[in-house]
Amino acid sequence: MALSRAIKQEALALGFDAVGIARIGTSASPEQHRLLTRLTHWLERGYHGTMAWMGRTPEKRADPRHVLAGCRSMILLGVNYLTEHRADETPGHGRIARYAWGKDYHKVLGERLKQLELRIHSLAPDAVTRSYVDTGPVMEKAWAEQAGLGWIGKHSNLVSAEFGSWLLLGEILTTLELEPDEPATDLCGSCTLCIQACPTKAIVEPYVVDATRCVSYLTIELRGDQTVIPEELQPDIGNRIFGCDDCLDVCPFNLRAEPTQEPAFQPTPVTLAPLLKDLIHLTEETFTTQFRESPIRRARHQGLLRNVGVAANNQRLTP
Ligand code: B12
Ligand code: SF4
Ligand code: SF4
Repeated sequence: MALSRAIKQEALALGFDAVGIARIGTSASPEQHRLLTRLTHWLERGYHGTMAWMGRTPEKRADPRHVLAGCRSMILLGVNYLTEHRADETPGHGRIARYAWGKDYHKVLGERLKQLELRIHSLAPDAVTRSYVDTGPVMEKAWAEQAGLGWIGKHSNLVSAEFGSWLLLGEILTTLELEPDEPATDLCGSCTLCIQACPTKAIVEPYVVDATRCVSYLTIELRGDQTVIPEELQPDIGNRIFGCDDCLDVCPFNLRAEPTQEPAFQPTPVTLAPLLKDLIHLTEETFTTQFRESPIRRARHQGLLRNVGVAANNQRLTP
C-alpha cells in the first residue's frame, strides 16, 4: 500500500499527469480473454492493414505475463498534451494532429519512465521492471482503463474524466505486487458524436476502428513513396496532412480539459499552420532537420509530400 502510494507520488513529481495501477493475475483474467478475442477479431477482419507488427504474437500482446515473466502489476501513466493553441485552418494550410505539434512523445514519456524505473528500484531493489511507450506489445488503452485512468470511448481511445481524450500513455510492467486501482466506468452513454464526426467512416461500430479507413493510418502508417492513399478516401482526408483529431475534438468530455504547460508539447509555427505551398517543395534535407525531434518523422519525407499533395488537391491548389 505504502509502496504503491510512494510510486504514484514519484510519478507525479516526474511530470506525469495521471497514474494508476492494474493488477496482473497469476492466470489469465476474463478481461485478458476479452482482450485477446477483440484483438483477434480485429486482426481477422484485416483492420490493421499494412501494420503487420500488430498481427505478430497477439497472445503476447493480450497478456503482459508473456512480455515480462512474473509480471504482477502494471503502472499506467498519462501525460496531458492539450495546448491552448488552435490550428490555423484558413485556406492554403494543412492540419497536423495535436499529438504531433511538439516533440516526440515517445522520447518525452520514455525518458520519464526510465527515471521512474530508477526510483522504483531504489524503493524496491528486488523489483524487475520494463517500460514502454507505444514501443512494446502491450494494449495500453485497455490496461489504462483497468488502472482507472479513464474508459475506452466509442472512438476506441481512452477518455479521462479529468483530461478528456488528451492523454498520451506509457507503462511500467513489474514483478511487484502493488495495490490496484478501480477500473474506470464507461461514461459514453447514448452519445455517438465521435462516430458521426469521422470523415472516413472509420469507426465501423462503437469501440471498433477499421485502421485502413482511418486518416491517422492513411497519413502516417501507410508510408513510402509507392504507397498510394486509396482514391475513394482522398477527398475525405480534406486538409489533414499528418494524423487526425476529428473524433477527439467533438468529445463532450474535452470541454472541461485544461491545457498543459508542458514545453515539449507546444507547437511550432510549422506544425500549427503548415503552408501547403511551402511544404510541397520541402527537400529531404529540410524535412530531416525540421522534424528531427518530431513524431512527423514517422511519415518519412515521401509520405508527408504525398499527404501534402492530397490536401493541396482537395483545396484545388496547384504546385
Ligand atoms: C495501432 C494503433 C493505432 C492504429 C489503430 C487504432 C486503433 N483504434 O486500434 C491507428 C494508426 C489508426 C491509430 C490512430 C490513432 N492513435 Co494510435 N495506437 C495504436 C496502438 C499502437 C495499438 C492499438 C491497438 O492495440 N489496437 C488494436 C485494437 C484491437 O484495439 P482497440 O481498438 O484499442 O480495441 C479495444 C477497444 O476498442 C475495445 N473494443 C474492441 N472491440 C469492442 C467491442 C465491444 C462491443 C466493446 C464494448 C469494446 C470493444 O476493446 C479493445 C481492447 O481493449 C496504440 C499503442 C499501444 N501499444 O496500445 C496507439 C494509441 C492507441 N494511439 C494513440 C493515439 C493518440 C492515436 C490517434 C489519436 C493519433 C492521431 N491524432 O492521429 C489516432 C486515433 C484514432 C482512433 N480513433 O483510434 C494513443 C491513444 C491515447 C489515448 N488517450 O487513448 C495510443 C495509446 C498511443 C500512446 N502510447 O499514447 N493508432
Ligand atoms: S482519427 Fe479521424 S479518421 Fe480516424 S477514427 Fe478518428 S475521426 Fe475517424
Ligand atoms: S464523443 Fe461521445 S461516444 Fe465518443 S468517446 Fe466522447 S462521449 Fe464517448
